Amino acid sequence: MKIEKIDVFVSCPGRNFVTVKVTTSDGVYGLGDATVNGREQAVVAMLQEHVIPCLIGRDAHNIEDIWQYLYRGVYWRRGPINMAAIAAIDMALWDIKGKVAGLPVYQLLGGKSRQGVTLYAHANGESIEQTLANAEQHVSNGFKAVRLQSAVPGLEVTYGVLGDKKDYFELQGSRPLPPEETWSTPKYFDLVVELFEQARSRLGNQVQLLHDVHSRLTPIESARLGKLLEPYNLLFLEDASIAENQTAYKTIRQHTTTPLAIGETYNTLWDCKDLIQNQWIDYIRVAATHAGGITALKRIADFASVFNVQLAPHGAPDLSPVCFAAHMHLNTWVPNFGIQEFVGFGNESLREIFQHEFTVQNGMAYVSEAPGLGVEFDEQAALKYPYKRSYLPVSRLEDGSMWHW
Ligand code: KDG
Ligand code: MG
Repeated sequence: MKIEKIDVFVSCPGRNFVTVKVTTSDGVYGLGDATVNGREQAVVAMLQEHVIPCLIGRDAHNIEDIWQYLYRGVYWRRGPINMAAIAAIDMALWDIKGKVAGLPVYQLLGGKSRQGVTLYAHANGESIEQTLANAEQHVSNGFKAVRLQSAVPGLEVTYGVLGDKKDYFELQGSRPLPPEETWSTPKYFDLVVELFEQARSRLGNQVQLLHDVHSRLTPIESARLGKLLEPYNLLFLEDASIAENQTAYKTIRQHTTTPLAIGETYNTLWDCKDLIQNQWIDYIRVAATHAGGITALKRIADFASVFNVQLAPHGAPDLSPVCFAAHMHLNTWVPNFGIQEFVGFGNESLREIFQHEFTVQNGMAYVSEAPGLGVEFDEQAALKYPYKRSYLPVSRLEDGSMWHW
C-alpha cells in the first residue's frame, strides 16, 4: 500500500487550520492536523517543498520508519514547523492503518484503559462574579473540572477572557498584524488569589479547578503564586513560568505543593525530559499536532509514566478536530491519563468542514468507534473559507519592555 498523493488544505472557518490528506494506491486516505497558530503558511511550505516529495511511493504501513526518516533522517531536527509537518503525516498514517485494519486507532495502541475521557471546560469573565457564574453553568452541565480565567482590573485585555476584555485569540478569524497587550504582575496577583478564594467558597470542594498563567511569571513569582493558591487545591497550575531552562521548575517545585502542568508549545520529548525525569511537573500538556503526532505522544506518555507524570493534552481551539480525535484515541488508551482540555467545536462553519464522531456527555468525552481516527474532512466546504493571515498578540510590561505572551 503505497503513498500515492498528499494534499495540504488551509481553511479559515473562524480561524486557520492546516489539514493534510494522505491518499494511498489502494484508495484509502488518512487525515492529519498541521496547524501552527500564526505560522500556518510556513508549515505548508515545509510540507509541500521538503516533506511530501520524499514520501511519494513509500509503504504507508511503515509509520515508525517514516517518522524516523523525517526526524532522525534530517540534519535540522526539532522545531514547531518541522514537528507539525511530521505530526500531520503521522496522524494521517495512523488513520489509514486503522481504516485498513477496520479498527479505531485506540485499539491499535493497546485498547481501552477507561470508558470515557474526563474534560475540563473554560470559564471566564470580565469580573470574578461573571467567571464564577460561567463556572457554575459548566458544573450544572456535568463538568467535573473547570479552568478559571478572569479579566485583570487595570489591564485592557487579559488572556483567556471573552467579551470586551477579549483575548480569546483562538476564536479570532483574522488579525493581519500582531496586537500589543500590556502585562502587570502585581495587578494579576491581586486578581488571581481573590478569584480562587471566591471560587472555593462558591463552588465547593468537589469541582476540580485549574488555571493557566500563560508563562507570564518568573520562576520565583510562580513559586509564590503556587504557595498562595495551595489552600484552594488546584488540579494544576498551567504554564506558571517559561521552562526553556527546565531547571527553573526546580525552584517552583521546592516551594509549593500546587501541582504543575506545562508542555503545549513543546515539540519533542527533549523539551520536557528534565521536567519529567526530575518530577518537577505533574502533568505534561503536549499536543499531537505540535510534538510529532501520535507516535511521539505515545513515546512521551510512556516515558512520563515512569515518573508519575500524567498526560493532559492541549485542547485549545487552534488545534483542529483531527488533532482532538488523535488525543481522544491516545487518552482512551494511555495508562497515565490526567485530563483533556476542551472548549467544544461550536462553530457552524467548522462543523461543516470537519465531521467528527466522538460524543460529549456530563463533562466526559467518548471516543469514536469508527475505523481510524473517526474524522471526515469536506474539501468543497473548506474551499468556501480561505486562509486569512492572522497573528497571536505580543505582550509588553507597563514600561514598554517585551514580555512573554
Ligand atoms: O495558539 C496559542 C494557544 O493554543 C494557547 O494560548 C492556548 O494556552 C492555551 C491553552 O491552554 O489552551
Ligand atoms: Mg495554556
